[in-house]
Amino acid sequence: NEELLRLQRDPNQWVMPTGNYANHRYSELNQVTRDNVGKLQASWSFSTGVLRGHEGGPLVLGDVMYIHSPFPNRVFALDLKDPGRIIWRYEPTQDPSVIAVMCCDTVNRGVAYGDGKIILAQADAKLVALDAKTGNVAWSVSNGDAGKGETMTAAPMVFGDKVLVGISGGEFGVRGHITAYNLRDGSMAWRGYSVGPDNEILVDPQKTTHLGKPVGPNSSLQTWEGDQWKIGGGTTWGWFSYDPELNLVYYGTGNPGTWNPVQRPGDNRWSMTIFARDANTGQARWVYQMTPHDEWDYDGVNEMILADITVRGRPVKALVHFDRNGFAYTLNRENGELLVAEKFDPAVNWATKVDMETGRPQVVREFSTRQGGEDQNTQNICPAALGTKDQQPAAFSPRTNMFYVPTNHVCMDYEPFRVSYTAGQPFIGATLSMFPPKGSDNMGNFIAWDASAGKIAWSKPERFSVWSGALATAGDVVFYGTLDGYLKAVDPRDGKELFSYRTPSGIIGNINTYTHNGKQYIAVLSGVGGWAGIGMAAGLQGDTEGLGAVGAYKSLANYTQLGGVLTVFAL
Ligand code: PQQ
Repeated sequence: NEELLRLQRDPNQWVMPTGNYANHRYSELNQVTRDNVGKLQASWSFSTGVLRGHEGGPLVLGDVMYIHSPFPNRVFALDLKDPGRIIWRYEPTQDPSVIAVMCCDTVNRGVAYGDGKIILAQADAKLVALDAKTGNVAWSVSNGDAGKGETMTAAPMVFGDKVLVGISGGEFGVRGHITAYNLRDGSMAWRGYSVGPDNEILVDPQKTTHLGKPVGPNSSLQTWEGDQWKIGGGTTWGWFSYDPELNLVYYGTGNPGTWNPVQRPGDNRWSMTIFARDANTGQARWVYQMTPHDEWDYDGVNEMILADITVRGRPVKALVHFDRNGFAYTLNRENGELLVAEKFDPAVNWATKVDMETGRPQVVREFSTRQGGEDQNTQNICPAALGTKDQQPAAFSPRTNMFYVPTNHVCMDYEPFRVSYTAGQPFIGATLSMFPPKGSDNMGNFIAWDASAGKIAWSKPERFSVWSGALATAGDVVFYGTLDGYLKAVDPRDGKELFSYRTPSGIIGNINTYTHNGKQYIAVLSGVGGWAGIGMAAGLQGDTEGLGAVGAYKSLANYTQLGGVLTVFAL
């Protein structure tokens, strides 16, 4: 998409949720600097009128800002010339029963722009294209059946003449897939499943590789017992990236269903896997499974950051990925070669290391949740199911060659139990509780990561997990938000705090920046929720409710309250 390629190079606008195709979340704007960021002030704000968790952030195209909300998935086009004036609004009619089948709050990670349209992935799995000028529906298609627990939370990505979307529902036995629709009319171009027969996962036994070797026939089917793959998960609710030169799209797949590993023997390929697919056909070029036979719910969906960096003295077209399982991976994105895999939180204990030949994590027996069989509680596993990092996207600054990563610092007890599948009902099969690592009182860190060496450069503790997406800028400032509601700016050299401002609610949105009339603005969506904030968002009390997250984050209610507000800052 030539228009999007051109627009994303213009730092005055913010045209896709990830900042650019490479997922850098970096801006060339430099009016706000390390020296003056302390003088930022709130300039204007806008309420979405919705209470639950607000992820993602606004798009800015020329004089218009597009902002979305969680369920019921309102979309507003706002006039930047008269800040906050609503040019048009769209609110779909959706059956509220979908709320009950969304695992981790009713979040939505943003709308996409392309071909004069704003593309919205609704909770009820409907994909809608709105005319960017009027908000009128240009087309709409169904990407799944909410009655079976198929929902959508991920931001679509536009590339070429297509838009790519994923599907959620790993906790409901949904079989994951990604689908490219033609932007013009919403017709389907291709669909690739995560698990199942070769022709449905778009894998070529000879040409698709795993760590340099052909995957061979039935690479997924062989790793499941019977037809368990049909309810096998591997959903695709995270971020997408795209390399226009290689013409490959990259993303990761989620957990295998159920969370009870005893019930599904085998490696459960290709759940927990990084996919590189040909953008035109969907055919998989290479795959890499990070957590074979998952026993901890370490979904592999976190963003793939495409960065050209030097690894062991060699320049590489790298893909850098901070996985839920606590390892940060650097791969060659051309061929899927594994270059670096190191822990990005020293608390990670479920595996000692990743074997660089086989790519397999070396699991510590004590922390394997299947060792004791069903109904046995395995304790003090780090990280917790929500991972050392969840959906909150990191930023990459080409000025420092460093990655700035919002992280979780949380451990868990995990008890698997037998569960049977009923369409549209939870297919979870484990009871969890979560808590900070022994001896820590912080549940999060914001870190700088050197992806060449596989080392933490600096780490700044936070009381709660950092559930917001980061932003790095050419003004040598890095921004992130906290669950207790602060927008913070730090020095990329050492993490020193340069600015903080308490927004109306906890931040799980992603920071971005743009200019209007030549002036730089910083925008952030607050509105606590998401998995970490599910206790508040859904009004849950029991410690093991909200898939185990409620107990750990209980004290969040002493710091913040619900409510979706966009706050825009300027000097
Ligand atoms: N969503 C969040 C969030 O927005 O805070 C966190 C999570 C999800 C998870 O940790 C999940 O494992 C998860 N899993 C699925 C799935 O397996 O389909 C979907 C989602 C989602 O769509 O939000 C989450």
